Amino acid sequence: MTPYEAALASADRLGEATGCERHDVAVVLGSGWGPAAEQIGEVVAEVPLVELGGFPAATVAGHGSTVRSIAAGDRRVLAFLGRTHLYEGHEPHAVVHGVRTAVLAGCRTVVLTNAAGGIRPGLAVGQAVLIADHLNLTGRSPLTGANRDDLGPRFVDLTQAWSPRLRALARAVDPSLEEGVYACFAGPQYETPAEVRMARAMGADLVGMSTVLECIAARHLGAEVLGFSLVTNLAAGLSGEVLDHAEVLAAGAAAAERVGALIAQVVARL
Ligand code: 8IG
Repeated sequence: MTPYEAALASADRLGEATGCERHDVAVVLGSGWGPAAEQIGEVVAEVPLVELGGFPAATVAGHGSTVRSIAAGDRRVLAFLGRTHLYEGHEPHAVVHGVRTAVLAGCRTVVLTNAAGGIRPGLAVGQAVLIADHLNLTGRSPLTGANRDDLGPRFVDLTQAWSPRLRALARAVDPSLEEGVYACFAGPQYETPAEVRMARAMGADLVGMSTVLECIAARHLGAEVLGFSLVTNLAAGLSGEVLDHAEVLAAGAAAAERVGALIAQVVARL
């Protein structure tokens, strides 16, 4: 089975498991974003990802392994609680399997969230930042290998990878939202201070280990993508403190609810 066939099969199973053949919006909730799910709408079904096929078991603390089908007004939202990362040893096709499944299940809008290190001066821990563009520093792509020309093009244009229309919608809900460029490293180690300076020189405002391959896969299938980074630490060498995963999760939990409500308002205005 190719990754595209696997995602089509998972989309079918998702329809059966949720009793809903088509969903409209996918939301991927990263590290510490669990509380945001409660804000989106009425939970209609919750399905363990392993039941859908194609998903590896989650390994990192703070990452769940279910997808919720949520009724939000007249929209049906798929909220993934947890995601798959390259640093767990998975291939790009596994990292983007959830997003592909969601888009093939009907989602024309994909909202990606993550926790990130802040690089740009002025960004504060606990601040949510709209992703305006990205740097793929992983050296990997989810589009390598045989393409399904009926599903998406061989060569994908990423000029508007992060939808200007959706960003404008988000800023209409919260005019105080700042935008930034998200740089994705493969991890799992955090950067050295020299690598953070390199990313800054390349134009990065935020640094993390997720989201970018999912954006590429969603754009390939023609979905519109919106993204939020929650700054949960300042990148290495910027605060004079060492980075600690527990601290990262605590900071994320505090702000997740606020940003969850913001996502709900954006979904209502799509
Ligand atoms: I949260 O400082 C979080 N994720 N690469 N660097 C990278 N990923 C992160 C960081 C960070 N903080």
